[in-house]
Amino acid sequence: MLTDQDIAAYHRDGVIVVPDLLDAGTLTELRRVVAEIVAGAAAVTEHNDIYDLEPSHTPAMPRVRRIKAPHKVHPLFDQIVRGQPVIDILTSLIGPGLRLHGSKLNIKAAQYGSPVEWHQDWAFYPHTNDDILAIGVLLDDTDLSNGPMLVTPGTHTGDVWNHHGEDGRFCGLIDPDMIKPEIAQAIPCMGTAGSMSFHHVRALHGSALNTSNRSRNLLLYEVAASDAWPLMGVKDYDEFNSRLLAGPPVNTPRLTNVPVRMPLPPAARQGSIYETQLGASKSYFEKAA
Ligand SMILES: O=C(O)CCC(=O)C(=O)O
Repeated sequence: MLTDQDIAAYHRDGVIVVPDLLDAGTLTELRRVVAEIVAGAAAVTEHNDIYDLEPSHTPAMPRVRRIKAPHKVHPLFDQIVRGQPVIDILTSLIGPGLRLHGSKLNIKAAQYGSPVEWHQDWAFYPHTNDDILAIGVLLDDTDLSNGPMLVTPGTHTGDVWNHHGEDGRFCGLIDPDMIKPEIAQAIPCMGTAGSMSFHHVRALHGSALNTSNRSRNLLLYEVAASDAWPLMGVKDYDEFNSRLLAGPPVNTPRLTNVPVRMPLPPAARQGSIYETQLGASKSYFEKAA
């Protein structure tokens, strides 16, 4: 459970890291499942519904950048987000009703794992209210050397920055020249494997190339209060409700006074944040050779 100080820190900063939430057995099993899924990329030559691939991927030398929706690929991922320790924390931050918006596993392999440019998740999936966060489960010990996620405290109550490119289309990143002071104040989400970060949907964040000789795998779950409804709409109400983690279905969305920019017109390149961000002419982080 979180302390009152943890809850206050989340509301003040828009980000907290809770140490050692996963037990050693679950972590070992999780790593085994991830290795098995990654090995499956040897049969793949292009991005598909499961894999987002590094630019240098070949079937002979599989390089996976992201497993796109791990909760749809293996039941263990669903079990973790529905486990009591996680539900208790989510309930104290944005509960009681909770719905999984999505999941993804960003694989930053040693030496070349790709950066993610500065953005706010809110720009990708605005809702009727912003009681929404992302959980980042550290699958590796994470420190400054292997590309931790960087989050700027306090940005969750401020602007919603423009995430559109020069062509007027959504490109999923903010012009780094517009956010120099905020970038300078970012803090790394670090800890031992099994720790979890919780960051607000409007918090500014990004992360650098992994130039170390250790991997940095980060399992992300996006979770919304069940009365936060996606402004891009609900295509399948049963599927939407199948993602409830706590509480009954809600068809009376709660509307609050939140700033919104729609991710429209849609990105020229779809499929993952890495592809979407290629639509921008400027970037901040160094890329792999
Ligand atoms: O992998 C990371 O460190 C950043 C994750 C992120 O911001 C994203 O995938 O939206």
